[in-house]
Amino acid sequence: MTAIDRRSLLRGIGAASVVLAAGCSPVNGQLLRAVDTHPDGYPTVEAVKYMGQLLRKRSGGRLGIEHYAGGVLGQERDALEITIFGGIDLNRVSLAPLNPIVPETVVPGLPFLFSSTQHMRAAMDGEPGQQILDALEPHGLIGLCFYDSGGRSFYTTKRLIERPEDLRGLKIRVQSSDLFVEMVRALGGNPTPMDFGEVYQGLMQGTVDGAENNWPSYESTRHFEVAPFYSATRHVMAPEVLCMSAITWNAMSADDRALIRQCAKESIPVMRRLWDAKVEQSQAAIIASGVRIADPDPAPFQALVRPVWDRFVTTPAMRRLVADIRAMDPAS
Ligand code: GTR
Repeated sequence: MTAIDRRSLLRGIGAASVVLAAGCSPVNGQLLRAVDTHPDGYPTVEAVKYMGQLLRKRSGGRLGIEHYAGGVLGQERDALEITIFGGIDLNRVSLAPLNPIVPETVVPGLPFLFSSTQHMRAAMDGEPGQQILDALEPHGLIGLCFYDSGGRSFYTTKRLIERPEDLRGLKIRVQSSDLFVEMVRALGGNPTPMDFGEVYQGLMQGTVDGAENNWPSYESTRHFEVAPFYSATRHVMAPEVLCMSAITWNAMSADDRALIRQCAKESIPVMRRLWDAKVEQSQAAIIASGVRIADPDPAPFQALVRPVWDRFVTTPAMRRLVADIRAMDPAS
């Protein structure tokens, strides 16, 4: 175990023991502890709360969800470890922090894999999505459902990114995933992995010159205040995932597990409605704030990131997944 592994393990165990002391046992107390890096009101948070209401109603008050929003139990990577150790029951997380743990989660993050939101939703609702959810299980997590995350696009403190050349010399914050590191490198930028919660300060202090995210995250983090140049490259449309600790899951009855799966499934249309409204509202707020916006031609970006696919799609199972997803594109 490296020093970094040991440190984050200790941080994870520390935070987990706080959680365990604060709540009651998920097995007997029926309150499932859920985390999200986003604050209350964000579509992913509200969708999981809705799932909690369903759970409560259908279990006659026996099961419920206690939500810890806003990353209070740690940044995504740490919270994921705590979930695997059973200190957190439900975790709504981006796919990127899962990339180093579950290779299949890399596939939806391949740049320009999805042609539209419709394409992403069809693939994740279908067999490819199920395969990715199932792939989490050997790693101590139960994949329950996917939520939308829109299109990730570049924004900077310096200038609009209208062509890949505009990224040259810029330090771009990326999530902790080699896929994102290589993607930004292929486009000519300097990738800088950093936790989500540190990006605002990073942009402000110039540790990074830019980052990439969807409209709602760009707005809710207020990154637009410090990096007011947004270029809608929509280079990654990977969804979010709601997963559960296998430790908690294995301690539950088959009926309760089925109920949890069902309630998670029913939270998807709620999340999508909230998401679509949030994208519109965020975009309007950002435009009104005076941020400069570009809608660049994706072709030169696509050409440069294609070799990244070959580097990361390494097994026959991953190649099949890519082919199946591409075959589901309603535009083709
Ligand atoms: C957001 C995502 C978060 C987090 C963040 C990031 O779009 O919803 O879970 O992963 O991006 O860039 O770290």
